[in-house]
Amino acid sequence: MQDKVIFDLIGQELERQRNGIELIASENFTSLQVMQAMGTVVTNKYAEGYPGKRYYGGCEIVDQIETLAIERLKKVFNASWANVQPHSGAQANTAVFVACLKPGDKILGLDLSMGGHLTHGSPANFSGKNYQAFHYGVTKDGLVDYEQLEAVALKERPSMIICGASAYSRDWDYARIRAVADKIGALVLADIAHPAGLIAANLLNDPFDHCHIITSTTHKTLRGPRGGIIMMRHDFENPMGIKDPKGNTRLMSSVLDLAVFPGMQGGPLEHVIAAKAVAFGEILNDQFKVYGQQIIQNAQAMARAFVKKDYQLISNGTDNHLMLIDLRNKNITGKKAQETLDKAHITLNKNAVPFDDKSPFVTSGIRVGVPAITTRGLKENDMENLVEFIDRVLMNIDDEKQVLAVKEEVKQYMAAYPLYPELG
Ligand code: DSN
Repeated sequence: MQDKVIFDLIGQELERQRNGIELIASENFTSLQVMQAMGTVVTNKYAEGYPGKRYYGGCEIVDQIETLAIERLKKVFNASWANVQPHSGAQANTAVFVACLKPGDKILGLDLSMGGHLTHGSPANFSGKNYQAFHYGVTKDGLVDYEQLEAVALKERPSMIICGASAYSRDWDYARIRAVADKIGALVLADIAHPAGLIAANLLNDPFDHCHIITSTTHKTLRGPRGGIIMMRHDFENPMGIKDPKGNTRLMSSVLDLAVFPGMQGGPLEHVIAAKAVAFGEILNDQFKVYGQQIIQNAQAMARAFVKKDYQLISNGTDNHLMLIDLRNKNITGKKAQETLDKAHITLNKNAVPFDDKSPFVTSGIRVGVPAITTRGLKENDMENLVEFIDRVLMNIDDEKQVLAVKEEVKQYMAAYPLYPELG
């Protein structure tokens, strides 16, 4: 008998997704076949190890699934090696740390309060607890402060420099970061979880020739299932001198594979790996580039619409799929904005802005992203309407009636962009 309680809730979640405007920059809507690949008998299979080298019998089919996922992913990014087993982006980063660093080693990453990520050395996270973390930030203009990055790198000589962000709307100068790293013999890790889909579509700078190791999630702009990946274009001998049983220095790819399994994880989620393979197949289709271009066009149209209404965008605009908005000139906190927009079925998240004077639970800003609404089919000319909805809510933030009126209009607006009609 079906678990009615849970399946009712899943049905309610489908309705919530259908009726709302999804602007969380890290979310997306996968294709139906990505979800179908995940919800299969593959979930039943244990497959500790790697294709051809497993600790369980009966892996001949999942070996083919995982090999296809790896080969497709390598093709997407022109990489020479990939590991598709990390359960999440945080675990992908953890595996890189385990492979490349000793506890207590120094790392340098973008400060969380300036748009960085927890796993880039936040004191609340393993990366800040087990390693000595140093940070760079952004300038008053909201751009990565490469001069500060270089100054801290030369002073502290970290073993690893991390680039990548969760709330940064501009592209990265990977070559410049690599030049700094080479001066001190540091490794460069690029965490491209947010812009990965735009990099795959060749719409942003390519980190693969400049950064030693690349990590990503698969569920944001890559539009796959929830999960993580690690990649390299150029393999190299691991600088820690870790040897194989024959006494040869292992290649970094081998050290990273060992860090994921058995270092970090047990059995891989082969049903999710099947869904990753389907998503990578979709990315290799020419249509994905069109999707990436539309994301950037939508983000830029939305940014212009916000600026027209006197919203302050950090760095004054966007190169990618998101924008960060400082609401202080509107006298609204990020928390209040998020909570009230939620009531109108407009979903986004409160976010600290650089040099924020409010706590991370309150914040002065919101982060707005367009990958999900672009998947739903919204185009540039919709962006002004969306900003109008958001502005009406924020300008009537204590007027319940107005907020609920926007909610009804949002529902009608989004009905024109069907989501998973096959699901009834
Ligand atoms: N939680 C993700 C995001 O929203 O950007 C990062 O881990």
